[in-house]
Amino acid sequence: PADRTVLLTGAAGGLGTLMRDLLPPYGYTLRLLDRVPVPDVPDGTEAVTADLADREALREAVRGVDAIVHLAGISLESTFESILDSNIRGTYHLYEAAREEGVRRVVFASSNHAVGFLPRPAGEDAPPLPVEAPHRPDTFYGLSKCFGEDLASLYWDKHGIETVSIRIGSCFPEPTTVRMLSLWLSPPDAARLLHAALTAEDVGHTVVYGSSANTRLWWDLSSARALGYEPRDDSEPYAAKLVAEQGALDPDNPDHAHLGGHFCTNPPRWPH
Ligand code: NAI
Ligand code: 15L
Repeated sequence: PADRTVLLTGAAGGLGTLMRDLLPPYGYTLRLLDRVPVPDVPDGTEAVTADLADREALREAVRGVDAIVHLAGISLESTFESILDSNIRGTYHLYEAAREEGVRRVVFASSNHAVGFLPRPAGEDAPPLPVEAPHRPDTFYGLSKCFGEDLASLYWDKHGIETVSIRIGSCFPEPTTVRMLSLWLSPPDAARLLHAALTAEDVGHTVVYGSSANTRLWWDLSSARALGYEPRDDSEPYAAKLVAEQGALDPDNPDHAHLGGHFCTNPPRWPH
């Protein structure tokens, strides 16, 4: 067992809620942080309600933890100003708190939308998207994930804080679109990947794509596997039903042309 204390930011969100149940069996003691109160906190678990703008609260929240899993932020497209506050300034504040309090490891929830304008591999023989491809954000949201990855690189080179930046595909209990058949990260595989990212040695700043071992995979999982990640799930059992309902991906449909899908054309927006 890992036997470590981890600060989980964004603990009230969709992924945070899943990880609150799936990470403790690996031996982690979680401290939870979100700007909205986390529901159903188990007895004995520390939970902090604080915005990433509150530097004093962040410093207290990171004090004494072995690592941080940073999920908090705006998770869809929004105004530049709110992305700036939560994702750009907020992630900077968190790294500053980690530096000040001596936390040595961060796992950063980056996104496929940091490289969403990469053309979708089409055809059976198309090579998988490499993790070294230059950033190609598809939204201000994706741009903030590019910033987070570069911030992680800076804090490794300058301050020795290690980060694994995981460009998460689509992490939900089940894939719900044909595009997600390629990007799906099952919640149990997400926990496996976070555990690998928390325990692999000498990661410096490592960027990985985060998905299950999907039959219809578009990208290269080898940098994730090099951390010790062994995905066990595949979206293929969901494929027949989704394709029957929605149709196959269409090369002439601009929504289907890029990794980021409809984020490149008509992105879903944060509700506030
Ligand atoms: P979510 O929107 O359900 O949860 C995000 C949480 O962050 C919310 O509970 C929200 O209250 C909190 N938050 C937002 N701004 C904050 C601030 N300024 N201070 C403190 N807390 C703040 O998103 P989800 O799906 O759980 O995603 C978690 C992370 O993973 C996000 O960073 C997202 O960008 C990233 N991600 C998720 C993917 C997915 O498929 N679920 C795919 C790619 C990336
Ligand atoms: C993301 O980055 C979002 O946070 C998530 O809600 C999904 O939309 C996912 O990408 C996706 O591309 O499916």
